[in-house]
Amino acid sequence: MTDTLPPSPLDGDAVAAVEDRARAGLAGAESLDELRAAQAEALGRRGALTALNQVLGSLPPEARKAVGARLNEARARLQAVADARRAELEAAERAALLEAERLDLTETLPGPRRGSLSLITQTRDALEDTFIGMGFVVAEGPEVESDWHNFEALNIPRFHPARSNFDTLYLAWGEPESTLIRTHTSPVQIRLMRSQPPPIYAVMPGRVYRKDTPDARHTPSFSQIEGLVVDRDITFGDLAGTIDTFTRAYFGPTITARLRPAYFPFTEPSAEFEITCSICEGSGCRTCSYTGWIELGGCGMVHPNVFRAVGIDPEEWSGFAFGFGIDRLAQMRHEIADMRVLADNDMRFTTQF
Ligand code: 2NL
Repeated sequence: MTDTLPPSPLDGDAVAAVEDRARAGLAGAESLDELRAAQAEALGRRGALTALNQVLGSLPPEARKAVGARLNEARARLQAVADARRAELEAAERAALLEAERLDLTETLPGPRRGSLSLITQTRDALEDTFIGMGFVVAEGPEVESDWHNFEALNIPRFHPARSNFDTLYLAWGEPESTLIRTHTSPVQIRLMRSQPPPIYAVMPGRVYRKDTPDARHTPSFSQIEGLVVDRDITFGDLAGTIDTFTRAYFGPTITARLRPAYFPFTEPSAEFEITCSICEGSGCRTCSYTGWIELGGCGMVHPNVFRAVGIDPEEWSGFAFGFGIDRLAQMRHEIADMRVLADNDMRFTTQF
C-alpha cells in the first residue's frame, strides 16, 4: 500500500530517520535536564514528531490512517525510551545523592586522652593502703614549718652537727632561720603527738625539701613517708616486726628486709632499713653496688628527749618511728634503673603507669 503513496515527508524512511535521531537524543541524555530537552525536541508540541503529525492532514484520506498509526507507534516507542532513560537517570542521581550525604553512624570520636596520676602519687596511695591495712591512720601537716617543729623538738638543737645533713631551705619570714620548708615529714609527728594523747599508730606521707643540686639520685624536692607508734611497752622487736610485715605486704614474698645499726638524733637506738634489691633480686647489680641490698630509709626507738619536748612521759610510754623515700620505693617496686626518669616527664615513661 505504501508504494501507492506519493513521495512525501511522511514516507517510511522519513519517519524512521526522525525516530532514530530522537531515540539517540533520548538514550544519550546524560542528565534529567538533557532528557527533558531531548524529549521536548522529539515529542513536544514543537517537536519533530508533532511536526510530522501536522503534515498528516495534507495526506489523502486513505493514506492518513496507516501513516497516523506509524507515527503513533513511533511516539509510543520513543516515550518508552524516554521513560526508561528517566528511570535510569533518576536512580543514578539518587545513588549519587545517597553517597554524598551518607552518615556513618558507626563512626566514633576518640575524645581527649585520659591521663593518670604520677607514679609517685600512685606509690604514695599504695603505701597508705598498705599501712591502713596494718591498722595505721594517715596524718598530714604543713610544708612551711617552724624551726622548732622541724628541728628543736626532734632533738636537733641549733648548733647540732646533724643540721648540716639537711641542707635546709629557709624562708625570709620572721627571725632569720626561724621559718623553713620542711626537710622531712617528722614535724607532722610532733604536731600529732602534741594534739592527741597516745596510743598513736600513724603514717605521714608528704613532700619535703632540701637544698640539693639535682643529679641522678637527688632532687631538691622529694616525697617521704614516716611512721610513728607510741603505746605502752613498745619494743625494738615491734619495730622490726612492723618493718618486716610492711615489706612482705608491699613487695611480696621474694623481698625481705634487714636492719643495720645507724645514728639519728631523734631515735635511740637507730637503724638503717634495707631491702633485697628488686632489680637483681639480691644477686648483685649496678643499682645496689653489687651488695644485693638497697637502703630504703631509717628507723629507731623514739628518743626520750623527743617525748619530753611534746609532753609525753618517756617512763610511761615508748615508741618507734621509721621513715623512707617514696621515690626510692617506686624505683624498687617498678624496677626503674635510673631515678632521673621520674622527673623528666617523658611521655614514653609516664604513660606506662
Ligand atoms: C630516713 C630516716 C627516720 C624518723 C625518721 C622520727 C620522728 C619522730 C621521732 C623519731 Cl617524731 N623519729 N622519724 C626516725 C628514724 C628515721 O627517717 O632515712 N628517712 C628518709
